[in-house]
Amino acid sequence: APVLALDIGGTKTLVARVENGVITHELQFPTQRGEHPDQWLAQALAVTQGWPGGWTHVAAAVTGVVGDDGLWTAFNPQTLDFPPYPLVQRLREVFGVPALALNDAQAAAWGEARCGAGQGDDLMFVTVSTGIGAGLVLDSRLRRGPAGIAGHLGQWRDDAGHRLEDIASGSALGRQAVQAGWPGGAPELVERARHGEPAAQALLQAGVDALAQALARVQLLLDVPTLVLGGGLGLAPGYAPLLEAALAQRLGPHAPQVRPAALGAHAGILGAALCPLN
Ligand code: BMX
Repeated sequence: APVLALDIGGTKTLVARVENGVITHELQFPTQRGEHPDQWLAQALAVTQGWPGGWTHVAAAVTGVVGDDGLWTAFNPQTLDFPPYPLVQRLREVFGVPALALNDAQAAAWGEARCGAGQGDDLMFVTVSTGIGAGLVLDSRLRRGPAGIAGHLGQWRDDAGHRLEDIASGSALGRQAVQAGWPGGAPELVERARHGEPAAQALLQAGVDALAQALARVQLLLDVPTLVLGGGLGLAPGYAPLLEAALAQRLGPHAPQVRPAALGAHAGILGAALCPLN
């Protein structure tokens, strides 16, 4: 029987019908910033009206923190701003079936571990997108944490008090690109860097270095051999090799192997769909 899966990110929302781990229907729309979560759920419900239903349950991967109690909160309102929201309860009410919800990067880690780029029992998934998020699968178990915050390394601050994701995420590099006079934002920055433009390479490298610094510390703490990379910037051509080099520089032979998300932009939605309903 099919699962209705949602992935609500800081930039876009993905809705899919997943049957036996396979996406049979899917639709994407921009996450309307400034709207209330009730409206995001209403829009998701509306786009699925024509789909064959009979849902066993609804599974949501979302940017932000989902605690054990099903309450959804934003860590960084710059990534997405909304009031604390009883997500699991509202999903149940809106879709009329049982519901589960978890953080998007945690969901993606589970998806990649179960049917993506995972190798063995341990894996770290890192998304470099609107924000920077991460998820950990350790000894074949997803680490969510009782408060739901496990993996939130985008919230780490440097000595000047800047959050990692405000410096190194896709949207952060996009802002820096616009300031540098490249209106195409992060995609234009990546393109210019690939063509060897020194100013673009320097901006991109600074973001990569900030992330590698954080990831090197995680590696020394947890010793995770596989790092799966996702997100709009994380999956951009040329980004993974830069991160791999920056990690090798810091960790030598102990650097994790960097792989692009095998499930691509579907990692979160499939991971959520594959999560057991309690
Ligand atoms: C932020 C945080 C994380 C999320 C990450 C990536 C919020 C709203 N989100 O660090 O929970 O996993 O961004 O999110 O505080 P994305 O929207 O970039 O996919």
